[in-house]
Amino acid sequence: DPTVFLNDYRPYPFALDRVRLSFTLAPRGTVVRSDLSFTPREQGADLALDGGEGLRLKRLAIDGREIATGDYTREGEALVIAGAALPDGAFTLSAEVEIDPADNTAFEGLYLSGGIFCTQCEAQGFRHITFYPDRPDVMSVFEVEILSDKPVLLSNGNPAETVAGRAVWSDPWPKPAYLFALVAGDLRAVSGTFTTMSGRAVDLNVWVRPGDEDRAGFALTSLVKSMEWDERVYGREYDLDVFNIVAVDDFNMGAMENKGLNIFNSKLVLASPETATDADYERIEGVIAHEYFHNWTGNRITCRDWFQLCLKEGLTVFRDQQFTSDLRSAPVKRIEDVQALRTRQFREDAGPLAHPPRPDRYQEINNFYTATVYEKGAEVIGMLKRLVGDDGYRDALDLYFDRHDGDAATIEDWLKVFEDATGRDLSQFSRWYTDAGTPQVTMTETWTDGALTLSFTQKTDPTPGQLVKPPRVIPIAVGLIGPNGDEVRPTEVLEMTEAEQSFTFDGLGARPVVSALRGFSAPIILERDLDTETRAFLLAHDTDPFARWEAGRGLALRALSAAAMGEEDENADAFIDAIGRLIAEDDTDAAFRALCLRLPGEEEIATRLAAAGQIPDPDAIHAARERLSLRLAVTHEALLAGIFDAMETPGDYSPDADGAGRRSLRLAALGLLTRVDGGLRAQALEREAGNMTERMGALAVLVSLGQADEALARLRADFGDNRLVMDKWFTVQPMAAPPADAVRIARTLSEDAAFDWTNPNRFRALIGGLSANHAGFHAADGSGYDFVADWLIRMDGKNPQIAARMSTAFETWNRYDADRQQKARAALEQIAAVTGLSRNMAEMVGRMLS
Ligand code: BAL
Ligand code: ZN
Repeated sequence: DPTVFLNDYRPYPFALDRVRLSFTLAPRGTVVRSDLSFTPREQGADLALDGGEGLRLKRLAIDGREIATGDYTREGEALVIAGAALPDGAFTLSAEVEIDPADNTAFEGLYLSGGIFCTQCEAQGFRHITFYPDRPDVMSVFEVEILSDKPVLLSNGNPAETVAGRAVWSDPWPKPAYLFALVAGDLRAVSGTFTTMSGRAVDLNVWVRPGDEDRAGFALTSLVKSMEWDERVYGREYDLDVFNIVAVDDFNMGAMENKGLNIFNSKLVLASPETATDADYERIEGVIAHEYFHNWTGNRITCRDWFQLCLKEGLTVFRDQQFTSDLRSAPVKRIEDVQALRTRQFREDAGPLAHPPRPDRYQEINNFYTATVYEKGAEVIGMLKRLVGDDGYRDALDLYFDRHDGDAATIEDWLKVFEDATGRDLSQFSRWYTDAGTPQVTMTETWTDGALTLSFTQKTDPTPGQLVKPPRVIPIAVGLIGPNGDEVRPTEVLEMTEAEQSFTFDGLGARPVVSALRGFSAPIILERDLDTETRAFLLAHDTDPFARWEAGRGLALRALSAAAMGEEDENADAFIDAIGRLIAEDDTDAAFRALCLRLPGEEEIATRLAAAGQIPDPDAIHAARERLSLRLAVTHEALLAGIFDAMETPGDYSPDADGAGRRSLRLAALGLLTRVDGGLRAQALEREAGNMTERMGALAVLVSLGQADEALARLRADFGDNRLVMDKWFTVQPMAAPPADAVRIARTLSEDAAFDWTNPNRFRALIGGLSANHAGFHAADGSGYDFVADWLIRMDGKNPQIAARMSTAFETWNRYDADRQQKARAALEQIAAVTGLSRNMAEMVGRMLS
């Protein structure tokens, strides 16, 4: 059984004082020489190293003397040198291995992307480069020599020597191997400098392929903003002479925070108005910041073991969310984050893959780079901040950096700094890290003689391996609004700690309306029995933007859920009515109005129905959403047409929040107007748009109408040689297609010569595009399941990490009807039956079927 348990953690019995690496690069037969200087911490301990089965060991020596083959064993991914064969004190282990980057299709370790040598070592890629204690609590300083005829040779830290064909890099900051990086290729830099708060100049470079330079400027600007922000808000300064970012086309993740040498998926670096959407720009800015922020939260302070992954990821997501809120619109960012959480994390938390932000076991850690670890991990930190206040949070973070700089830390260490800095007992709070599942909280109100009592109950359904869920600490932010729409009590955070608990507000003149869970103060499902008028009132008057949006969302979700279950519902009329008033508010932020106007997605409706104990019917959900869209369009046609015209992008395109918000509102209006204009506006906009945001928005509408042939051909003619635009071309077709056509379209696209499926972005574009078409993927005949399963099996043989990640398309399979369940199960069993299935995929399918 390959399961690894948190409770089995033991410190590594050796200190690794120094690492020297030398690479002689070649697509086949790259030679890696290593000198690892160890000092024993325990007498007589065996030296256990990790090393993938693909490593060809040429030489292994201790202090210059070759080790006899009888003195070590090599089994699976482990090489163990017997303690008896080791010197008593410090020693240097030297190894020479050979590897083949050109054959590395899993893109873990050292591989080639478009002729560029590059690496990905998190979580356990370094063991595919050489033998090493590949665990995050083994930290060391590195010196790296690269021998290659490639013009640009990069590694972590500061450049020590560079001549043609040879570069030496030295990283003075101790780091675990997962933060190692190497790049060698024909690259061009877009460069700048940043002077840190203590006056040190840092060279900044964004390295791209020749010809891509004109699309790298936004990434560089975003980096400068990130460095400024982290100094200003967290007091964190950069600590090397150079910060390099490299864009590569083949990358399993979005990006990677290697010390001083971030490697990025090119889709998160390259942007121009003609090729990137507003959402792409926002994401680039946010991910550049995320990886930069890791320098302190992840690199200077890393994780003791991989169970602590959310220590760095939850915190760094939280920090990048704060950054985007500061640079753009805080309410809009909050709503977008909550939407993403509900769509991706709530469904994970409610199904067979549910796990706590800090899991206590795994088979393959790459399967735990999840919405729960990242996004819920960030929500947990948001709650902590709410509970201790802004000053308490800042004190705790200062203490965290002071106390743990240079450490490989744990969640316990993290909570302890909050306890020590603020005097709070966080033992109950720690359940947020150890317990899976989304708490369901109900709220009821009673009103007597000027006193309003709010009564809450909380419960969390069982999740795999966790049947009983004790109550958690839940911060519930509440404000009270008077009948005339004025706020009579500003936001107050109620701390729920019991299974059932009441809070009373007294001294009130008239009965107020309660605005609850303001700012989405906790990642819970809040149920309240609120009548339609009150929801409409909150949508009109709530002073908290999140709660205001949520009031409209509540109306829409209720209307859609009822319609999907074949019932009529008064919420639909109220929603249509209230939303018409809201979008007509010219002085309200366009981005906010767009968020209110967009109906909840089909996935979110299904998750909501399932949480309420019902069986979601994908076709009925789709039909309900279509009907409500049509009614909105018919009722508000003139208003929407006015918005569509008024929100035209004036003058030059700029990806800022304001312009993006206007385009978002314009496209939301277009999506509805299309239902009454037969696609005329979309046809025109697709041809005339001066930016990719509107072009793609119009194209998606045309795909949904089945009118996109010419537009698709045009996009391909314009950008056939641009990988990132062609990814969009592959995504939009299965994703926006009418569900009945989605699988057929995806199948045809999979036969297209441009479907270079071994490229992770291209595979995600097509397979992810279909999975995102809820009723298309869940087609009643099971064709979506079969199509995706076939591709997952194929991909698993090349790149297990990507295949396993994409298998989450099936994570909700057991919430649908018996017929669909039977078909999805058959598809999963077909995957499970493959001989030689990767550990990644075996774990995912095993958990989904258990
Ligand atoms: N550490 C993996 C990529 C990221 O979360 O930044
Ligand atoms: Zn991260």
